[in-house]
Amino acid sequence: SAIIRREDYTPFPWLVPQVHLSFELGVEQTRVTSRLTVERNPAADASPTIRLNGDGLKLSELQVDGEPCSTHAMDGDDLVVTLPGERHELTIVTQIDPAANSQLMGLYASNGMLCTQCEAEGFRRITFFPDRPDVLSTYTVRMSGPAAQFPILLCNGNKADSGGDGDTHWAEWHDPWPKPAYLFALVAGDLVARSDSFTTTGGRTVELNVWVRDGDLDRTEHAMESLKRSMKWDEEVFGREYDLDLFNIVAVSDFNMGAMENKGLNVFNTKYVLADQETATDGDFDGVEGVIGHEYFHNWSGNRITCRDWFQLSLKEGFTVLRDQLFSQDMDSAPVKRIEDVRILRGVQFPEDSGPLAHSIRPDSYREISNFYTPTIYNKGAEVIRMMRTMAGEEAFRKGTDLYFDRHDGEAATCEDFITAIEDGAGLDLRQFRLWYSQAGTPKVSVAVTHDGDTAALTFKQDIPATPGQADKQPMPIPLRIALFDRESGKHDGEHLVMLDTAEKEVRFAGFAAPPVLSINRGFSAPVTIDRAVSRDDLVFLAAKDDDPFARYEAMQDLMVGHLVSAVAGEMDSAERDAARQDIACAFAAVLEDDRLDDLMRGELLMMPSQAYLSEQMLLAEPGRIHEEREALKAALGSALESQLLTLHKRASALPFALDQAAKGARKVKTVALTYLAAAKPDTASDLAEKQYSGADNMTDRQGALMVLAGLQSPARTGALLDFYNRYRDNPLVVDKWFSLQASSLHPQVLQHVKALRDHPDFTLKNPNRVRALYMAFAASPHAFHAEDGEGYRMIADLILELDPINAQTAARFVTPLGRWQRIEPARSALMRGELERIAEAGNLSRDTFEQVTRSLG
Ligand code: BAL
Ligand code: ZN
Repeated sequence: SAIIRREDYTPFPWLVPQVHLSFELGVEQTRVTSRLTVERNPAADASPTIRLNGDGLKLSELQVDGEPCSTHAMDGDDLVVTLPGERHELTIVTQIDPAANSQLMGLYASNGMLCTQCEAEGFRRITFFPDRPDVLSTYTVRMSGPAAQFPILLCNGNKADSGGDGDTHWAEWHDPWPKPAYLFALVAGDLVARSDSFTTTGGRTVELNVWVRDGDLDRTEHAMESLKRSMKWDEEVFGREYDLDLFNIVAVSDFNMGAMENKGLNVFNTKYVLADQETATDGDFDGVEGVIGHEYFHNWSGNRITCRDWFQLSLKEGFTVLRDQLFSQDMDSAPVKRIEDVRILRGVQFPEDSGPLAHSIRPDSYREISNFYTPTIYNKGAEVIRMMRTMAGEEAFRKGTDLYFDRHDGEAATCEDFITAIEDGAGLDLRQFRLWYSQAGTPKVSVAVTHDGDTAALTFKQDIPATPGQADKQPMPIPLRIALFDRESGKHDGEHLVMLDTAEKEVRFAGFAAPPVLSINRGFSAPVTIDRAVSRDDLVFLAAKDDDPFARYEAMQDLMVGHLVSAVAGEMDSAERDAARQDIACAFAAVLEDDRLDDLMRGELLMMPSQAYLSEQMLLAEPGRIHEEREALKAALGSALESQLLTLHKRASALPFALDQAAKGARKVKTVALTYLAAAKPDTASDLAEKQYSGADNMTDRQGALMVLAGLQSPARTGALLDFYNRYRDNPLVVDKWFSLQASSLHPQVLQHVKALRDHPDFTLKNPNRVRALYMAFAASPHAFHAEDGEGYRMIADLILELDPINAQTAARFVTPLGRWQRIEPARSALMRGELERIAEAGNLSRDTFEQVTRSLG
């Protein structure tokens, strides 16, 4: 398959102002008639032909200006038509089989309903079309089909007309906003809606619907409330109003992504719509709010202004992730949300940036664009724009985004357009900053503090590691929020923004009689790693006193990371190990006792660095040793703090269920306490968890308790797992949890459990949520996936080979864990590489999996 390069972009020679689609719907056979008006694009080089992309399509009919066409040819999957004039009308008929579409791209069947997913290149699986984001058209769509099977017919925009004759009915929809084909959507099925309305500041009344299957309606309240909050927030914070009279959300259980921002008709994975106290955790509730916000915000950052080509994907995704993060910060606890977002970035994006799949947020080439919906494009993309906001300040940044929306409304824009608008609107000089768009790799910032007389000097150094295809890097501007604490008073006299824009830099601060304690990268102002020579005492100081919540969290993390990294490396004798554990226990005790902290934040501060994050700190990770040391530290803390943790669990358990932050915080620390106790006192923890499980009146408590029990070799384990399954066997999202909890558990027999679950009647390779529930959880489990004999690696490779022909997009995502081989100790590394080679040699791979495996082999 061909490599597509950003530098090869040329505008499409034709404009397609109008698209008329007619669907005669059937689950096994749908006939699509497409009528396109095409005219020559004055801004492009003229071409005698028009190339209409197809993917696995068979052409049934083709007319040009009402006459059968004889001047066309197939070029691979594409249809190329010779067109002599300035303006033509093309009529194209295709027949498709939605039921056979297991890739879940294009038009497919899910539970008897029909729905679509067109981003990035799914529209070409429906009809022949210039399937690229810079071709914008106005769509009119007619759908007809059996009324009993598809009582509800939905499409983008507004419903223009509908009717029926007995068994068959039809609806016609019109979307007045020109859009690229990837934003097209239709849904046909037996659905019910929760309806509401929202009035915009401009006075437009918008009808809102959340469509689900009968029986799911009472789990849609949170989604609807989140939608209304998103609409209001975008008006207040970014000045963006909604632009249609109707906004529909549809929940679908078979879905490759989280959700999709189709104009006026968002299609969602059920996971990000359905939530109630009984079946969804607090984390699930937050997920729904965040994704509803994200898709809604795309209406401006993505739909009104779309991308010129897929290399610009971060233009809409990075910006929209930032917008959804800021939204959730405003709705919930801002500091905790920030910490969670950093944890995701460091747990997923940093490993990507240091591995074989590293790419810049505006990549230079790809084979399969689906492989570039990555944490780098999304999460690092958001961090890069967040840095602009930090440098500009909130007010000036808003001027920049206003200018961007004004200037490019209705266009297919580039990252460069965005940067220029922020420069002009916010008054920033981003010439050097543009490097963040072209250079991959996580910068490492080293910092040292020296003290002389009354002056503290900070020496900074930046280093950007080589990444595939990018050996040499130039220094980038790195905005670092810092504060210098006085050891005596425990205070600082204000924060500074240091712009580190050279390879090395010294910054001096006067007025320090004694060496201060440095708090750096406060709020995680830059997506970098910090290498600071800092004593454990200073970390204990910051963990107790830092007034920046992220920096305080970071001090706790560094305290644990520092200890675990040297313990794994065998650098500590037992006395040193005890001393380090004691310091960490002291810091934990301070957090447990600090009554100015709320429980949501307390829960964050007590969280251990993940196995993935710890592995990142080592040149060659030893998964077995990391797991051992991490569990041993957990047990040591559980022992040292047993009574405080029991008290905490008791106090938190006394609070009745509510959705406010205090009650959410209580639920969080309750399970955190259990995890430490489980490592130290399994019997005590098992009893407590069993009680928490059976007494739970909400999913957060029940899942937390079951998670702890699933990791223990306790008699209560089997009974609880059985009870959970029987209770929720009719709810696929909760059954997903049941699969995940077992696949990611600390139990020594996880491998056997996963094999058995693979044969469970509820397991299917056809449903991406179910596949991820079992295998993503497993691939993230340190001891089972990294089993010494390579069995875990083999299982993931087998899965990839089996899933690839069914759902290539989902299969390719499982290559990533094996792709870490270069950063793992030699014995496991060879086994991982061996599995990648076995996949590569299998032949007949999808473009998705082929690209990821080839890149991963390096
Ligand atoms: N555009 C794909 C799904 C999302 O990022 O919203
Ligand atoms: Zn998005």
